[in-house]
Amino acid sequence: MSDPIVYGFPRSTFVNIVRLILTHKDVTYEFHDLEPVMGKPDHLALHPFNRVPILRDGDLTVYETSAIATYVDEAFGGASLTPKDAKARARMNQWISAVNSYYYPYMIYHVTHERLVFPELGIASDEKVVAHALPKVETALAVAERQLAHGKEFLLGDELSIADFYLLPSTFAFSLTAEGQSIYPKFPAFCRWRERMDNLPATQRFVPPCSACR
Ligand SMILES: N[C@@H](CCC(=O)N[C@@H](CS)C(=O)NCC(=O)O)C(=O)O
Repeated sequence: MSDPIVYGFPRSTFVNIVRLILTHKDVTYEFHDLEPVMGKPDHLALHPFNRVPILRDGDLTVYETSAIATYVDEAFGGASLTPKDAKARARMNQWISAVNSYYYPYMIYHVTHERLVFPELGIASDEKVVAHALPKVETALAVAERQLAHGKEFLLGDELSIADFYLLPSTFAFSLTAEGQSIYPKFPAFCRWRERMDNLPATQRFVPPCSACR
């Protein structure tokens, strides 16, 4: 069977969750850049909600990062990123949902886009959007800090899971903002987790197509 295909654009946080998990699982995949056709019929045929990523594997075409991540973990060999224990799985899914609902929206959609993406396009940052998001980011980081305190290596404790790869790309993109650089040192256990994640073989092997991609 041919290699799976990830459709997306290189700087996408959600796309990079999928690419990190595929790399961790040692799955060879093709990457198709949709940037030139975003919102056009070719893209909408793959993702009717006009987003990325999309995964194609044989006769399966699937969108929504959590669906792709859990499919990849189940369908391909290699070290599992899903705990066998139902309670630990509930925690993992709680993290996935928290990234979708709180970490990504406030860190990326409200701050990184305003500070880095819009200025690149000649659009001024909306200070009100940033000011509204920053306390929410601090709350989110305090939650991660509490979870990772007391020497816990990963979000679920000792076990690396989809939750860790789900959170990592948002924290990388936010680290590129001045706000990220000033807020992160307040959360030392979280910073140690980022360092640990950055040193994993999968993260080291994952070569983003540009420096701002994960
Ligand atoms: N619920 C979607 C969200 C995906 C998403 O928001 N992707 C962003 C890139 S990181 C996107 O497609 N943005 C394009 C846009 O908003 O026009 C998922 O989990 O995959």
